[in-house]
Amino acid sequence: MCIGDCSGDVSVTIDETLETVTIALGNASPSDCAAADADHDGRVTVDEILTAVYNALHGCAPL
Ligand SMILES: [Ca+2]
Repeated sequence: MCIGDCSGDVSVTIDETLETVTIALGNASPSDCAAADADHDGRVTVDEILTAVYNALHGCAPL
């Protein structure tokens, strides 16, 4: 699974990174982007945002 890859195309775009941040701020539901919630605890935390940003910059590696 590629963290932050909302659309499932194995790349993380800026739009998807923003979606991840929006969920973390509580302004969107985690179900809007299941890939943002790496540990499936129903919350998007700072480490998950950082992972999504890293994936956006460096490409997505399988975990
Ligand atoms: Ca989480």
